Amino acid sequence: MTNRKSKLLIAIFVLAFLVLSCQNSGSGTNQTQVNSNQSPTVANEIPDRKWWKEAVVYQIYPRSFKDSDGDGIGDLRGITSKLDYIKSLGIDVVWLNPIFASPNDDNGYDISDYEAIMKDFGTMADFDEMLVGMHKRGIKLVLDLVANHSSDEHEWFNQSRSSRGNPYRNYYHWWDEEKGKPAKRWSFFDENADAWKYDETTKSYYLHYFSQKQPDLNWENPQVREEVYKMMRFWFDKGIDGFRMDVITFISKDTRFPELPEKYRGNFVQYYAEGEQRHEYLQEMNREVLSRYDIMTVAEGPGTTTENVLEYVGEDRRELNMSYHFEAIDLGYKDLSKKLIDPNGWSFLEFKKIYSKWDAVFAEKGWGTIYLGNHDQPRMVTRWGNDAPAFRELSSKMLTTFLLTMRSTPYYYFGDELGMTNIRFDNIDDYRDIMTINLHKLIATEGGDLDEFMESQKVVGRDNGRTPFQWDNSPNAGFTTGKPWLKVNPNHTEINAEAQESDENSVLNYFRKIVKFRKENLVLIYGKYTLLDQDNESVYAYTRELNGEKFLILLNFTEKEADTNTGLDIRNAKILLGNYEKPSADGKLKPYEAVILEL
Ligand code: TEU
Repeated sequence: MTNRKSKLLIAIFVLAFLVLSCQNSGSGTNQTQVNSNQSPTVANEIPDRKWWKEAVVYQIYPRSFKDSDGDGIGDLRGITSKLDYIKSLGIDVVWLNPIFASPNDDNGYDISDYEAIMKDFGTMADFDEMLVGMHKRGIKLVLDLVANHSSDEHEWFNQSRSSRGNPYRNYYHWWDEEKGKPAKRWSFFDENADAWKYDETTKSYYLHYFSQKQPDLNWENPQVREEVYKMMRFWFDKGIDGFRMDVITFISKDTRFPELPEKYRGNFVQYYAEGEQRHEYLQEMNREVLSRYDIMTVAEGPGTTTENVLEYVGEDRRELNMSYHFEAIDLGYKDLSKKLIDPNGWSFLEFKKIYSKWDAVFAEKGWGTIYLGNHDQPRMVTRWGNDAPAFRELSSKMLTTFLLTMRSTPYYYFGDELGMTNIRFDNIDDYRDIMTINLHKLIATEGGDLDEFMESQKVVGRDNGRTPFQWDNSPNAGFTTGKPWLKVNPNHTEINAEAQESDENSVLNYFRKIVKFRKENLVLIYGKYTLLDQDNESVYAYTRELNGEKFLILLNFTEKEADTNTGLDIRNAKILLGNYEKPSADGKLKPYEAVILEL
């Protein structure tokens, strides 16, 4: 063989090898490109690296991000117009709440056509343009899969309710009236808390765990599952990079609908999350769809516990990649089903214990998530920090430091990078959220304490996290030229992106800095987590360790100075980052101080 020929052959081999090693070999086994600004030795010694483990996810509530056409509702073109801003944050993945056709009983969580775009949000062409714009910038897109239920305006349900003999009858859960009243099922959003709704046409009840306009799909019917998989393939073939799966833990049901077994009385969420076939369906979904694409999946996991979460996300299970739990976010409730809260009714020691316990679950297998805010939660700084003027910025940065230094994929909610706060409506008419509106009706009917409910809503009402993004100090915060669908927080005159852009020490620029810092330090992603000084009532202290590197993170969760007692010698430690101009080097922390040290 001539020299030229052999060179050519080698080149072909190398090329073929590269092509093959870049191809997907299915979820759970693929090795796609991961960020590696780290030294190659460190990077090479980490087993099982995955892009979604190293990603920072930025969640956008599309209704409230940016309105491009003046109808007061955020839309896809609005998002596209802000892609450079999104890119500037340094995040890797955008998770969008549902953008599919919907009558908006629950802001898109009631889908009437899974393969069409909601009119308020634009068209499929707008979607395609947005996706191209994201991918061009290296941003991945995760959509919301809402398949436990559809809208009652979905064609399947129109058919299903039209007659008992309709071929779609079995797409939903029906209980014929001659069988008597069905056993009680509790609804999250119904004004009578009743998950069975009587339908005159066929003289039967249908099941709806959420609102009356969100009938539960019957996953026990294989045709339903095939429809869902087909729809998922449609979006994956369009190029999306994953799904966040709405209440996916609730999909399997005992269709005999017995009385709630004794052990679940008072905890119906747990019952809903323990349907017998749930893992069978998720494994089937993985086989049929997920394993065929290089994508990420995350379960919304109400009812998951540290004991059972690995059944969903353990690699050997071939189900999902990640799940998010409610154990910490639900601290402080006096009555969760009525959303009654005591804002100070949670213990900081418990908070630290919960996060430590969840970290331990994933020490060997699986992978965790972390979040302090989303579209179902109030603003992070109001709930977990302190939004008084003196502490708002500091505590926002401190909480951001927490989220970005734990060993789980952070899900960061849009607006938290500005330190946006709860709006605290006084009047029920200001709320748009079906959950708040219908709980108000329920409590009124039951003769409960409405004042207490309204006070609780100021703390935990979902609309607090849904007010429009604060771009600038103009009327409506630069969100829309029309009338916003939900009031803009009046504090946008001070808290807004434009003002923070030019301020080097803003919450926004701190977020950018720490996102970059996390991505440059694999120890923050993969390093072992150890809780220190666990009985400290003010400070969250932990180390992260990887291949000889050791970082110490100290977070003061109070408005008073606080001491730490980690037992570590930090005299020679190097200060890497902090939220004060002069970070403390001696373990004595200023109010809401966050500091990262290298030992
Ligand atoms: O949320 C499900 C939901 O209501 C959770 O809050 C959970 O069941 C409860 O907190 C358990 O403690 C999802 C979406 O995120 C939400 O926006 C939708 O309204 C809901 O599903 C219905 O689709």
